[in-house]
Amino acid sequence: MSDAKRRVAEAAAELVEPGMRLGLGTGSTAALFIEALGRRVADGLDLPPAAATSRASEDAARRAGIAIIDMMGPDAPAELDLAIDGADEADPRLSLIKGGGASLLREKIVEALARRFVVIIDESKVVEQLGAFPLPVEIVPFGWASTAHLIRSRLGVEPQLREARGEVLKTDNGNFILDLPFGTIADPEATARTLAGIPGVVEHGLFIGMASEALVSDGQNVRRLTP
Ligand code: ABF
Repeated sequence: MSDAKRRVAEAAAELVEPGMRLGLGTGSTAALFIEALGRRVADGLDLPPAAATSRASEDAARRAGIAIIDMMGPDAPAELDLAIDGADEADPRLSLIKGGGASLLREKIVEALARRFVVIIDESKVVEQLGAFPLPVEIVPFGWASTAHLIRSRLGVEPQLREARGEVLKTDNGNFILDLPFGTIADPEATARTLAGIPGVVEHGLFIGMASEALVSDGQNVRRLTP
């Protein structure tokens, strides 16, 4: 699927116009977008500093010659023109599951600012119903097992604490990730509301009503989906 990722990444880089305030996503597809955008910047495209959705994307942007906003400071923006990011699943309404790369919190903060949010995915991520991909949920470390109990009792799913290289994974924000293997999510809005109401949950990976469009590739062509 690397051809597909490259094609949507390059198509997305063509959407960028001089002066646009951008949100830069995270993950392998977004990384290809950042590289493609960097080539345009090297060719003279003039951009103000962009908002990155992870430390990895900040580093990738700097390597590509793209200036970055200090999102920890008082000058973090109230609005962006365009955000571009990958996803783990997208349904026909362009409700998304995101967070497989553990950056869902920063992604949601940045992408909520964007007047236009374009998702870049390969065909394998287009689904009729969300949920085959385990839903990532970012939680605070304090009481993480209690938070997992509450999720289990309120949603009937067995949360898995995410590990990497034999240790509990910590996000860029110092939090943990629980992955929720639903299989199918019959009512994403209700699931999102339930998760948002559980103490200890910082953010969940359901992005509902946020994507303006998706660019989808099978490796040959790029098609555009709208909600
Ligand atoms: C980010 O990267 C995430 O929200 C999603 O989990 C992941 C998709 O990764 P990739 O483009 O590498 O498949 O957008």
